[in-house]
Amino acid sequence: MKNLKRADSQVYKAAVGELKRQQEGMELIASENYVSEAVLEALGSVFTNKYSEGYPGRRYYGGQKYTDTVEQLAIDRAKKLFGAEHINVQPHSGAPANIIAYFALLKPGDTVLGMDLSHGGHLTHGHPVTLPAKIYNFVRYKTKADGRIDYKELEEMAVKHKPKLILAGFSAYTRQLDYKKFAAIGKKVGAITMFDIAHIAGLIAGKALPNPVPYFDIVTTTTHKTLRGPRGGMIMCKKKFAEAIDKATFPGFQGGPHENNVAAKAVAFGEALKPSFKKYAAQIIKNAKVLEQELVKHNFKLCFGGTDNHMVLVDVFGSKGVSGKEAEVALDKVGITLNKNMIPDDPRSPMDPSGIRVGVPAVTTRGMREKEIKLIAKWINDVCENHKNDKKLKQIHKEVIALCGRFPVYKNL
Ligand code: DSN
Repeated sequence: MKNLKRADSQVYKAAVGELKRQQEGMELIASENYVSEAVLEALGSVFTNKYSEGYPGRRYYGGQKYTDTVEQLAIDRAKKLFGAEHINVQPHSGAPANIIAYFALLKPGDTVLGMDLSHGGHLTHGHPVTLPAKIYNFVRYKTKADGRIDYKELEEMAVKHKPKLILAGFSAYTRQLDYKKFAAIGKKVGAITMFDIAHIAGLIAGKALPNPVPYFDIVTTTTHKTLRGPRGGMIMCKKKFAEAIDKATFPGFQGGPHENNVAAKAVAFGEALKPSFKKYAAQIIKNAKVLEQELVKHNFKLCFGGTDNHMVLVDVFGSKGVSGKEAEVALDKVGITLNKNMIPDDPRSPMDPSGIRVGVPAVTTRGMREKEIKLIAKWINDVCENHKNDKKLKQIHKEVIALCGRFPVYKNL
């Protein structure tokens, strides 16, 4: 960052501080990861200077030889990863990807069945504060006491509400969905089916979870979570929706794509096609299972009864009498970063809920395995049980920094 250092000492200082935070801290936010240095270079490349409205081979500005190259590479590589019939790699992120899909498929007032936020769904799946909820009629389904979706009940809801779109996907749900059942319900009521795979895209690309692309009409995702690419979005669909999705992306919702981002997506997808990414995805699942088992040993209550993916949702208030916010703040003090989270039908407020969400993709990228995960679970327990004991927290912080030092990231930056 020598140029930045010379030109802008304030931003430089903040960037150095953030780098150190990422190097010395234990990143357990389920939606975060460490991109490779190659992805960082593509993000910071001269593609950021280029306007390229349109699609490869049919743009509205000249000078597209190299933007066409990287965008086509991103599309082709994503197709190899997910086997989708059509892919649009231009959405700026996950929320835009979902809004674009709604815009492509629905008319104002149309009904959508989506998962409730406190049961693990996402804001853009119909939470009343969001723009889509002002335009479309969202009906939200929930999980049952055993942590599973009751597909019979979902079918009954679909028959009753006649949705135009049935939406699967989540940002805090930890169980595997039954893709075939979603597809069958969609077929029965004549609804389009869509799956927002943002959280688990890398697990699917790495073949650690089954691929939903054959079963759903539309699959949206971010590219920066388990998929370990740059902050961005992507929409996959069946050929019959291709034109509608492309038109809704540009000119419908977005202007010029961020081609530096698209180039970084291409690099990340190339990395995900390598055999080492399969090992990475499998290790995430193993690490999350160990985390689940260890937290249970420490008497934490886990929502949904455990995990099948990369994260756990922990009822810290119900288990240890510490609120999600108190746990997040205390863990921050020891260099462990995660987020407070609502649990199903949480009686507490979103800013101080009952739960925390804990994910392992970033620590797995650092090379941490079962042994380290056991230590992390112990620290989470120690911090929750001693959240007001500054001396104890300081001691744990030293241990966290020491462990992170043994699993370095960004050594060459
Ligand atoms: N903010 C993302 C997450 O943390 O899951 C979802 O948009």
